[in-house]
Amino acid sequence: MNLARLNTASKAEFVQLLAGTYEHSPWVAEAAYAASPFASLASLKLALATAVREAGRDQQLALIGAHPELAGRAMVSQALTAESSDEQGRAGLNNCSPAEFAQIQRLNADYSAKFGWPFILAVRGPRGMGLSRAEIIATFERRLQGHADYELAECLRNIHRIAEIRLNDKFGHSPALGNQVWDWAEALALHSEAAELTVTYLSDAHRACAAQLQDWMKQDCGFDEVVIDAVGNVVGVYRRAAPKPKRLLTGSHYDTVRRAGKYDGRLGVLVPMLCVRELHKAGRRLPFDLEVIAFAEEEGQRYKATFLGSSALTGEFDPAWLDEVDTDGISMADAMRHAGLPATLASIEALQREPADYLGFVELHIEQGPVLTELDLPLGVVTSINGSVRYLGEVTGQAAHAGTTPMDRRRDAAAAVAELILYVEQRAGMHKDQVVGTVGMLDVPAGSINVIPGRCRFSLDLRATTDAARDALDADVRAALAVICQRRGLQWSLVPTMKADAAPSDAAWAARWQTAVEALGLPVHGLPSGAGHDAMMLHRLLPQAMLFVRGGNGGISHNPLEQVSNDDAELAVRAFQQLLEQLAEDK
Ligand code: HGY
Ligand code: MN
Ligand code: MN
Repeated sequence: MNLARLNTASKAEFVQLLAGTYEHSPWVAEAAYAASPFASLASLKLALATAVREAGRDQQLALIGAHPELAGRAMVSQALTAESSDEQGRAGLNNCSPAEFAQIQRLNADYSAKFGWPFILAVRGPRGMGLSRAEIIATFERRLQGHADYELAECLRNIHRIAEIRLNDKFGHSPALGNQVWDWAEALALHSEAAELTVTYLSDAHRACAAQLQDWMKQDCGFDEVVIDAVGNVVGVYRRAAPKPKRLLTGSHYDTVRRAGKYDGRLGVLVPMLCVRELHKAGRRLPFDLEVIAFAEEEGQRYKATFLGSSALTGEFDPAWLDEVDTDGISMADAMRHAGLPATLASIEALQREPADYLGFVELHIEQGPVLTELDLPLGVVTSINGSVRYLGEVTGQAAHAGTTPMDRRRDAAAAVAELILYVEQRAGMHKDQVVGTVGMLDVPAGSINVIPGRCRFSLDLRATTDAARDALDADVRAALAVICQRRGLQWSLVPTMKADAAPSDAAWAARWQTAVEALGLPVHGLPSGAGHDAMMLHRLLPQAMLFVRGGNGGISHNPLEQVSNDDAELAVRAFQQLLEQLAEDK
């Protein structure tokens, strides 16, 4: 099967050629035929998903209902379609232990009793190799707790993933480049300082990641030079033939939050690395240097020093950061020395880049949100990155006996912070599509169950699409904290730990991403970034624009459920290659 044949087929042939793609539901292909001819396999997949989206709820429910239960009656009675039988077989669902089989039957019954349709999961998974029974059961149990509207959408997204894999099989298409990116991300995630992926600045796991990236860049990808710089950035350069040309700068971060996903930051390092590998394998050179940086620190987890890796490039590394200490009392300078870094200001200031040496900065990143996945779009072009401000705060009252202290004589620090949290939620909710506010850390130091909290520490993360909206939110939250504490007779402190202005994408670079996405046969969707990125630091030095990649599991991020499929990783590589080719032709 190939696109030429499909694009010249009659409607009946088209439907026949796609038979089995959507389980017992030829109407999907019939509806998608109107969008023929298709520029790419990706555009065919999108047209089929769009046909389902436009079909309305009754047909969507019928489509879901046309699918068999996992390890259900159809499998037991061997009434599965060939495709479903292959898929459930690869996942070992025909080989359950009695306990697993009983558990899945219970889950099937509970799920359909709660939602009224069967649980749908693409059991060949994001890599196409097949999920384990344990992964399937864990996903089943997690999604059973979900909301009906989310579950209906998630079942349809899984049906599109099932169809995608079945189409790949029909076309003999293997997303080999996407598989490589996916496998690298898996291998990199083996380095962690906790059971669930955690890689904070200059920890042993962090250093192992740097060494791994350096090794891949040198040994597998053919970079001409690869260094780990004075702040721990891994910097790879793939040179053009002639000396001193302008460079294209790209990259993202390899540190993570606690209990992180495998793709936040890393995807934006591994994709351009693979582009260099493909250039090197083909013996090709671009008419400009390509500099790929794995930034050492973007998340601000170990030290109050966010965007540290990219700040070194823009000359905004704050010398005071060297004296910051982590929760174990280790200073950043000591952590640097332990990691074999010079830990001198001079060596860090030497990292500052000269803008005239660069064409610009591009960053590829997972969206970390629900927009692309809810539109069934693999890629999106960032229009602007939201501005943000962060604080670490503490409210101080008086610890006292929980049993003998009357409610009207308390100076309860935690109750004050709780009031502030509800204020942040209400205030940010007033302009929900523009601002967000989060208290992500909350702690009563040395608290006891029978003691009124005398101290309460907390964090504030305030963001908005514009700096003016961010600053208004910031002022209102700080004013509310003062009012709450004064009324309750408490002290308070707020230490700012980060402030980053909104970073609108450079029009020319955003246009290059748009052209790259169109070249893949996909529509261009522009969206703002609610997450902060290294690009907002490089924005101060160079013209920048970002490309977003769809996240699975509803787009969740900063969570082990963060997910990217091998097919979407493939499209990310193809889009990056398109951008490089455009730039090569511009030169
Ligand atoms: O928090 C952020 O927006 C980014 O993931 N550091
Ligand atoms: Mn992040
Ligand atoms: Mn990130």
